[in-house]
Amino acid sequence: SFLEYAPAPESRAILSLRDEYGLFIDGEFVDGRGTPFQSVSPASEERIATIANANAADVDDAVAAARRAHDRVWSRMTGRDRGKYLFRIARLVQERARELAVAESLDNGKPIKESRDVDVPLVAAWFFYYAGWADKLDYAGLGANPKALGVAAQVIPWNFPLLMLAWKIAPALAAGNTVVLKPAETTPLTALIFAEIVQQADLPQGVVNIITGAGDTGAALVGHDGVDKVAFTGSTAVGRAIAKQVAGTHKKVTLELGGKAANIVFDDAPIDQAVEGIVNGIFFNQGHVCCAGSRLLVQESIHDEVVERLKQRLSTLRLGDPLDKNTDIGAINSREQLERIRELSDAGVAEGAERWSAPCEIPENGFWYAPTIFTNVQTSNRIAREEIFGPVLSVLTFRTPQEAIAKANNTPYGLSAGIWTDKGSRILAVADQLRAGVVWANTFNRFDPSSPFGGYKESGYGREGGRHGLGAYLSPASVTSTGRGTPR
Ligand code: TXE
Repeated sequence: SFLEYAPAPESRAILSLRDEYGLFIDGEFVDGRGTPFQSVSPASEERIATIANANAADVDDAVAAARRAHDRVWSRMTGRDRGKYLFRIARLVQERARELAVAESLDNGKPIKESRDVDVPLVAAWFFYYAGWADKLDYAGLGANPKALGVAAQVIPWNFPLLMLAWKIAPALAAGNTVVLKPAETTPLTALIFAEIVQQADLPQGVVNIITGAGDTGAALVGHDGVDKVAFTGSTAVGRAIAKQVAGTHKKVTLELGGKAANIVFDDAPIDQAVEGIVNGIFFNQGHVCCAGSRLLVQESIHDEVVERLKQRLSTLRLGDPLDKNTDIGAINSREQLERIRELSDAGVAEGAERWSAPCEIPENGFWYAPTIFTNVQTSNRIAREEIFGPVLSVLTFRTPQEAIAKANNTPYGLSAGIWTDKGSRILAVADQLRAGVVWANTFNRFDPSSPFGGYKESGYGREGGRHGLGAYLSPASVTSTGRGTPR
């Protein structure tokens, strides 16, 4: 299995990082024309590398390179040949898995056991999966011979830097598009190592371009006339700005935005399994997960028992050095994110909810937040409505399945949900009524390249993964002939 492939990384010593990284345009690293910035480890606040900053002229160059590569090479290649490149990338990701996992944990702050066992293996899985699609586009559900859209502008967030890159780049390339991708400014490192992998795989120049910078670089890319498709994962606020920016243009858009998932626990649920699932649901990746189970809806009769067990379990979690393989809770990705978490958590206390935090020792440097549970939460409280994007769980109760469904759906978001129960019929009945794009039953945060992922309502539109994720990078093409031509 992919999940077993990656060998255990030891330490930062296996990394051979550059001191400065350029932009990756047309197959080469080049200087950026904006003011460079520093990539910093959130666990220590130590500098990792200097990162180039793309200005509008650099965005022009990247889009032009992607256009040339699309028109002259990539869209003309057979699907089978494109697939070979994607398979090669997948294998190189596996070969460099240890290095990628360490770099990801260093730059993002997530525990190495997560980057090693989840992020990087899934990156390889995504490229393997879409490699297999490259010569089967006529099965994408869009009729015979669907066409690539052209140049894709892809803007991704900092919570799963390399995995979000794979979610974006793999289907785009399989479908025959070329890409310009911008990683988040706090986590550019693994995208730049990925650029080295693109070179190693000998991809035709310009098929993949990686440009680094902040929101202004992202806006210049999304707004560029030479772009045919925009794919964004990030905050609902920026998603809304992007939707406005591209309204009235030829650009196709998919948006994967925030969430406030309900994790619903019925009184017949296997409690041990449910407690593990609740912990994984919200404390995996420090809660920096768009589909995190941030609202626990627990049936009233088992509320006290579940909360007590959660507190016991959270007291055993180890918070600290992301590169230590025993660490469960890593660093918060940035000072800004830590401030957001603190602000919302304090608002919970001010609104009358009861806060309990795990008794963790907080390291002196870096950005940290102990796993926290709120009880006595009202549905109107900000902590029950707004995405906290941190290790903070809000506990609410319900009496009947109907009440659980109503509370679960009482949110502007609709990305994911969880159900814990022993009754199969209840899983089906409840899942059917949840307005969430992804529903997990007796599990949580399970990802697979063949499953479409995406949300209802303010969680965005479009799906990533599976055949639907491929379709987001294709256009149906209808070619009709009278049959009176003279073949050859
Ligand atoms: O996200 P932004 P931020 C949520 C989460 C978090 C909040 C803020 O609640 O607390 O958003 O995080 C680029 N045009 N999520 O500020 O700003 C930016 O450079 C084009 C949920 O980090 O949305 C980065 O590459 N691009 C989420 C990316 O957008 C722009 C993941 C995301 O940054 C831009 C992240 C613009 N105008 C945050 N402005 C999820 N759904 O997983 C910024 N960017």
